[in-house]
Parts: sequence; C-alpha cells; structure tokens
Amino acid sequence: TRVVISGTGLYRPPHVISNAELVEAYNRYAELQNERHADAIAAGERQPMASSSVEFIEKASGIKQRYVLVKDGVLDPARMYPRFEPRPDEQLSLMAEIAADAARQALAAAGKTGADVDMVLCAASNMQRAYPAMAIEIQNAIGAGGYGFDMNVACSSATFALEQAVNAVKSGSARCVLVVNPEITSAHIEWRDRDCHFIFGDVCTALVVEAADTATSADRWEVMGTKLATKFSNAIRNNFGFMNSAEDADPDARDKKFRQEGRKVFKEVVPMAAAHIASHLAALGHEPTQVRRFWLHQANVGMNQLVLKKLVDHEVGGDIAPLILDEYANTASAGSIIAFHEHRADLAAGHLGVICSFGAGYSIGSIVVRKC
Ligand code: CO8
Repeated sequence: TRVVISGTGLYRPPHVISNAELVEAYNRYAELQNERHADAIAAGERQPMASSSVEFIEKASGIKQRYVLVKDGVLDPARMYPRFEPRPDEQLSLMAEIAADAARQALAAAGKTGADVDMVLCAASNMQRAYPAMAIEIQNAIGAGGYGFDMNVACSSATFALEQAVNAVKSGSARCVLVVNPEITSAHIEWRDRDCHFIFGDVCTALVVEAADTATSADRWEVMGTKLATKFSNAIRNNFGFMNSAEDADPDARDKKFRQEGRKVFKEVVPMAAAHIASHLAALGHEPTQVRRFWLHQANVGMNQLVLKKLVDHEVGGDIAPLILDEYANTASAGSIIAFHEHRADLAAGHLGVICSFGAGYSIGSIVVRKC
C-alpha cells in the first residue's frame, strides 16, 4: 500500500514573548534572588545568579521570540512559571483543545472530517495527565472512530508517530490516521535557569496520514520510507513523574523540569543525525544532494547548519533547510512539522524531502517524502 501525508495543521498560541521581555523578567528575578541571599553571597557561601542577555540568546540559538499559551506568570519575577486555570473533568482539557484545533485544520486541508479518522496518535514530549490517554479525548472531540493512544519520544515524538501511522495504514489496522503534537513546553521548562529559559515555545501540529488511493487532497506527499533510532543518554533529562511524591521528592527541585548539557548534546547529536539521514537516503537509493528540502528539528540554527554541511558538504540556506525557530523557538517534537507545514507549497511533483527530528533519548527519526 502506498501511503501519503494528505494534510497538515498548525495551532499557534495567542501570546508572544520577545527575547527582550524574557531577559528583563529573568534579570529582575536574578536581582531579587541576589538581594534575598546577599548575606550568603557576601560570606562566599553562595554564587550570585548571573544575568541573561538577548545577544547571547540570538547568537547561541537563533531564537528571537516564542509563542506561549498563557503569558501570565512567566514574566512575573515573583513566580517565573505560567498560570493555567485548572479545568473540571467535564471540560475539554487544554492539550486536547489545541490538538483538536490543529486537527481540524489538517483534516480540512486533507478534505476529510473527523468521522473519516480511525486512529489518533497524540505524540508529544509531555502529557497533561496519566490517563485516560489524551488521544482518546481528542478522538472524541473530533468525532473520530477506531482507536487512539499517546506516545512520548521527546523531540522525536512526531516522527516516531508518523512511522506508526504509516505502518498502521500499510497493515490495514487503520485507513486514516491523525497524528497530533500538542507541545505545552512552557509548563515543563525551567524559566528560572538562564541556560535554558529562552529555548522553548508552545504550539500544536497535526498531520493526516492515509492510503494513496483514499486521498483526495491536491497536496499529497508519499512516504517513501521511515527510519527511527534511539541511543540512551542523560544529557537531556526531566525526572518529573508519578513516583515523585512516593519518593518524598520536592516537586520544585531542579531535576523535575527540563535540563540539558547543551554543548554535549550539540556535539553528540549533530554527527548522529547526519549519519542517520545519509544512511536512510542511501538505503532508498538517494544522495543527500538530490533532496530538494530538509525540514529539520528546530533546536538551534548552528546545529541545523552543521547537520546539512556534513550531508551536502557546503553551507545551505533557508531554501534547502528552512528555519522556523527564530519565530517559534524550539517546540520539541512539533518543530520539524511546523517547518514542513510552512515551507512546502513551492515544491513541485517529484521533489524529494526529508523530515527529521533529533533530541532527548537520544532519539532520531527521519521520514523521506516525495511530492505527488
Ligand atoms: N545569557 C547569557 N549567558 C548565558 C546564558 C544566557 N541566557 N545562558 C548561558 N550563558 C553562558 C553560560 O553560562 C556559559 O558561560 P561560561 O562560558 O562562563 O561557562 C556561556 O554562556 C556559554 O554557554 P554554553 O556553552 O551553554 O552556550 P552554547 O553556545 O553551547 O549555547 C545552547 C547553549 C543554545 C543550549 C546550545 O548548546 C544548544 O542549542 N545546544 C543544542 C541543544 C539541543 O539541541 N538540545 C535539544 C533540546 S531537547 C529537545 O529539543 C526536546 C526535549 C524535550 C522537550 C522539552 C520541552 C520543555
């Protein structure tokens, strides 16, 4: 069975935080902490908190701003995390709400309705609750049949879900799969840590995957192959989990949010990602130079440039590897899908493209597609 991606959708949150606003709030927080601990700092028992800077952020990452679901709380130096209204069980949860929004756009693009969908994969780097699965709530919200389940492979959640979707259609387990990637990163980054406070943004992406012979959309992308890989690493880690309270852990401890050794990740993941893409393309009989567009994971501008340089042996621009991280920041698993969503309309039938994620795990997923 030939399988295609026949539609994509993007939910973009209503609020923007510029680097300047972010740095101003962080630096005020650091000042307040330093005043509070002035005696310990003077006695040499504590290091003062260093300030963040817009110049550092833009130079080190390429990020200029990020979208967030709520701005309230994040920029308050006395709080430094978002303030979400809790919802009763009877109300649609926030993750399901943004997923259903992106899903409706993707379904409309594919010329489908919720009733056509018989598998829902909710794939993201964190889930709002333990159970019932977010995917089942989303399935209900869009009026889909069949079945749904959640998946978490951190930044590679979307590409790993795409392979499951493709295989489900090939095996006959499903006819039309909806993959959604609701990433509410603002609730699991540490806004009080200058090393990572600038990195992430909120967003939700959606994809419709179905057999080529049921697809009616004019914008169809045949999936030529998928390749997934993982290799254990502690360099990106978050210890939040259901055992925390039973371990008498402090819920506010630093290890209960996103943390990473950024330099190590950069050094280790770049060669892995480049080799992964090269071997995947080779297995399909293609050279990297034959690829019209790479929609790469959006974590760091330098990282993407280096992956491409290793692949094609020269610098490439946004026409070959578009960037969206200046506007969206790192949106975990959604990044490469946002790039695919926003930067594919100019490609022609026969053009080859690669969607590739890389991140925590480590995990790498590549999807080779061809415009129908
Ligand atoms: N302002 C000013 N200075 C700073 C700041 C700041 N905000 N932050 C750090 N510095 C300082 C450091 O303290 C350091 O000082 P010193 O030299 O005195 O020690 C100096 O600047 C240089 O710091 P780094 O070496 O850390 O700087 P880098 O140039 O390496 O840039 C990056 C840091 C941007 C983090 C870079 O290393 C990077 O992008 N690495 C790749 C990271 C990556 O791709 N990670 C994958 C992300 S994980 C993921 O995508 C999904 C995870 C799951 C989702 C989680 C959602 C919440």
